[in-house]
Amino acid sequence: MTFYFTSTPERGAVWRALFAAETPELAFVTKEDAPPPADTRYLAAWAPTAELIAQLPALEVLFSIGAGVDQIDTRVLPHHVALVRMIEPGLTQGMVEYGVMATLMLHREMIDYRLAQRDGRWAPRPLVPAARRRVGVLGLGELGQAVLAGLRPFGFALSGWSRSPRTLPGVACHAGADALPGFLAACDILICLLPLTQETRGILNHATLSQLPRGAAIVNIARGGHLVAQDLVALLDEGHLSGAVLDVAEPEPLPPEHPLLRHPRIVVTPHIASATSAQSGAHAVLDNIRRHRAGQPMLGLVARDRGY
Ligand code: NDP
Ligand code: OXD
Repeated sequence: MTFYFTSTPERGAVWRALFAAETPELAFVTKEDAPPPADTRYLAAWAPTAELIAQLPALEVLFSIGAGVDQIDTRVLPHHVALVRMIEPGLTQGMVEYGVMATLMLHREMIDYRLAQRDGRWAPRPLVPAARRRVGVLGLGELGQAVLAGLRPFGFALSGWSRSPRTLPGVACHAGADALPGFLAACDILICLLPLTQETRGILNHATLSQLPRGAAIVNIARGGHLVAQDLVALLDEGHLSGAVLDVAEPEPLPPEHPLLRHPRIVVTPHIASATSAQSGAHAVLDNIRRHRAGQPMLGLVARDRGY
């Protein structure tokens, strides 16, 4: 029985050592070692090709290397194959750091201070207490909840939005499409941590972003496909929005002259908000393999019909 690994060689070296120590009976083969053996039961990949999947007649579980699974073409994945997204503490920690960093940057109006510095202006602005800054998170899953927990100690007024109702300490929770306008109307800083699905593609558009209060700012750390770029640029230019921090874009990489890269009120980073840790990512997959073999539910199993 084989575990076939198709991520980077550096990550592969760490996984190989951990798999050898914890599950020596499972052959660990990387794409650098050999083509996939016919007895491959488990595959770890970011975006496996149809050709690769077709070579795996015994495949039972596809482990996504990332938390997102939108990059995986599930049409080429047989229905009996389980798809599992990555849930591991290293990935979560990176997202908490970035979410808190971006929120503090917008809360303390660093975009305005950078523009003032660029223009040689010394221009202090009134200090807004955190309790008067309303921060809302779209998506209350693993990462949305963790970012909210990371923001709580600062005293922000926190809220969140998800598909099904949630109860989180210190967070005003909203659920479903009907609740979206009311949620948006009370967000000074909006953070997107939704999965990219048919329902959420383009959710950050002119109509929704216009429902944010004047002067609001956004953070997109989910997927570029959530944002309609020209709508963001228009709302920044009109002055309805004051800034944006974007870690993701469509396409990636953005071409050098793309308006998102060039806009003075947008901070762009190249999809580095977080990344799966080699060590704890391997442990998370090993734990799920144990669960799978014991007939227990795996953590992060994707409901393929809803896309996350
Ligand atoms: P989860 O699956 O744990 O959580 C998803 C959340 O979104 C859930 O609360 C879910 O609602 C909600 N949701 C999904 N669809 C809808 C909808 N149509 N309307 C309202 N709410 C919806 O995902 P994670 O927190 O683990 O990850 C979120 C995303 O972060 C990933 O999919 C990935 O795209 C992105 N990511 C980006 C990284 C980066 O470096 N930039 C790194 C890692 C992840 P409910 O609770 O009701 O199910
Ligand atoms: C992920 C990512 O989905 O890194 O994990 O974007």
